[in-house]
Amino acid sequence: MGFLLACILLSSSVYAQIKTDKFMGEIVNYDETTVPKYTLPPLLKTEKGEKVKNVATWERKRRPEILSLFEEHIYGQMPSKFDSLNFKMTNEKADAMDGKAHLKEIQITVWNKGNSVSFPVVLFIPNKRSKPAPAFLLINNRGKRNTDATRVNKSTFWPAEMIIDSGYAIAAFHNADVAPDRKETYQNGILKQLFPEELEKNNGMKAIGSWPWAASRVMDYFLTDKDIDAKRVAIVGHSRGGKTALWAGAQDQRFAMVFNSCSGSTGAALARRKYGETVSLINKQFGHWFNNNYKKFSNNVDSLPIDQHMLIGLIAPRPVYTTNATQDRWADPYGSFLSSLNAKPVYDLYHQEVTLPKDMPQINKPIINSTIGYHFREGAHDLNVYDWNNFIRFANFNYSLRN
Ligand code: GTR
Repeated sequence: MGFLLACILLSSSVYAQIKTDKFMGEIVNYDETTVPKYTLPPLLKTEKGEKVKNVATWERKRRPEILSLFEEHIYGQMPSKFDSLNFKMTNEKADAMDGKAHLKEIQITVWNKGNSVSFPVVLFIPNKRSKPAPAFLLINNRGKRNTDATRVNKSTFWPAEMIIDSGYAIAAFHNADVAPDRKETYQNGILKQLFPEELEKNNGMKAIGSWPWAASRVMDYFLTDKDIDAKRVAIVGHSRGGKTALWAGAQDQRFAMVFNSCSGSTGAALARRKYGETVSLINKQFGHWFNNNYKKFSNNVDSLPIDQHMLIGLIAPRPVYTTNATQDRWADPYGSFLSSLNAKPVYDLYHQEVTLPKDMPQINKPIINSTIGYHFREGAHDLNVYDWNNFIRFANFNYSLRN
């Protein structure tokens, strides 16, 4: 046991010292001193050069500009229309989790131009409550066992019992049910069935356009469920799911809060820092996540008219929380923190209090009492009980301010 611990400690300290690595024929930088000098694109200046000094100019001019830049260059356009949708309760148990939760399994079916796609959602609602429950919705990008409705399998990735005990409802859908997470097959879901025209366009959405689209359909469902407080639904995702949660929150302002865990490149991390996973590497390895246009920036990141702080800015004034882990330098923790900090000017327009420090917070010292929250956890690339516990604290804090 002692030997094992020593090995782990040794390997993590060796790991922390590695300054460069090689992956897919590219040098991966892990050295803060060789991060290039960069200038972030202006958050609060319109394309015509007008300074954004108030919420009205932000909402009418700059916000729509930034949103369409992200659609055009990275995530793709998300179709806003379809013919119809339907919710079917496939299973219900009022005394799940030894009586403390009401389980609902819902099948969402969406039709467009004669074709349809269905996907399941699992939802537990606390029984101990006096009003509709606020909810967390996880985009599950791991195995379905993690979000097991029977609770035979329990997982720290989705600690449903713990969330129920804290008074929140907890829901999940599986990303691959709407767009498989493989470059060969990602089309075999909503893209081929409902929106085939997206596959023809250079700015058409791919997998990380499709998954938030599904999150919005779950939001459509929440609006019909009187047990859920649809004004208090937080979207949660880890890693590729974290990128998805940010884009879902940016697009769909019905999500009251956004939690992204280790979202890294093209999630919370600033692209221009070229630290850990770069735009070039993510396009090489996961070309099926982002639109075709994004590939043009693989070796030309500085010409992108946006960077990821602007994605967080799109979520304002709603609370957003980002996490990183010490062993996950691939996701550029400092670049993710900087992105959060650089989104603050938009929150300032709304007079939202952001209490992030000027420099990287210490390990395991979460910033909770703030509209933009952040923590840098000890450990590996993961979403775990420590993270969820802080999500609950952050949600409690921010909802209490909005009472
Ligand atoms: C990695 C990828 C990251 C992150 C991660 C995950 O391999 O490079 O961008 O998304 O996968 O989703 O677990």
